[in-house]
Amino acid sequence: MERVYIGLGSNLATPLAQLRSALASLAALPHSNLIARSSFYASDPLGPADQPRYVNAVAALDTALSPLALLDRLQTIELEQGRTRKAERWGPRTLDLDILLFGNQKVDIARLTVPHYHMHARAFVLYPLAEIVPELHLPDGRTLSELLSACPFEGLQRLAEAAPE
Ligand code: A4P
Ligand code: MG
Repeated sequence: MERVYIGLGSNLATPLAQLRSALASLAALPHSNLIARSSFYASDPLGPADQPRYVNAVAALDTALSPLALLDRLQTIELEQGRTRKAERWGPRTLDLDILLFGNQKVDIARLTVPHYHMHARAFVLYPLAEIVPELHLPDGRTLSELLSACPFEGLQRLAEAAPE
């Protein structure tokens, strides 16, 4: 089993419901256990500004799936939740599931780059991740605290949750 961290994001079709549904699908993945999830956070879109605000979260999963098998599963969940891929980069989406970290592995192939290439400087990734695993070290030796100290919380809004699940 490897400990994997997955970034979840949505800014269409009731983002919070999209993330909850995706978490249920992650919990049902074969050869895997969902270990934890962060709070939900709202933020302004990074990239084109003419799109709704995002809701993001991070989940921790233990899995015996290979990195590519996991990517296939995540893309299936995205499609099940109505994701369409458009030409516009960083455009709006019902659901985005990114593999942030896959144990200590580095993967660099056409379909998959791990650690995720944008995770190091994104508040909506780093702060939820820190909720789950504050003492995290990245495969390159950097600590999550180091990355956080260079990445202001500003603009991120932690969402209160109505009731425990
Ligand atoms: N791919 C490569 N590495 C990975 C990985 N580690 N995890 C490939 C998942 N997929 C990976 O992804 C394009 C291709 O990346 C996939 O087919 C896969 O083979 P995509 O989801 O179709 O495209 P994308 O997400 O639009 O592109 P990209 O560059 O991954 O965008 P990001 O980095 O995901 O950013 N603003 C806020 N506030 N919150 C957000 O969540 N997200 C984005 C998208 C932009 N702005 C945002 C947010
Ligand atoms: Mg993506």
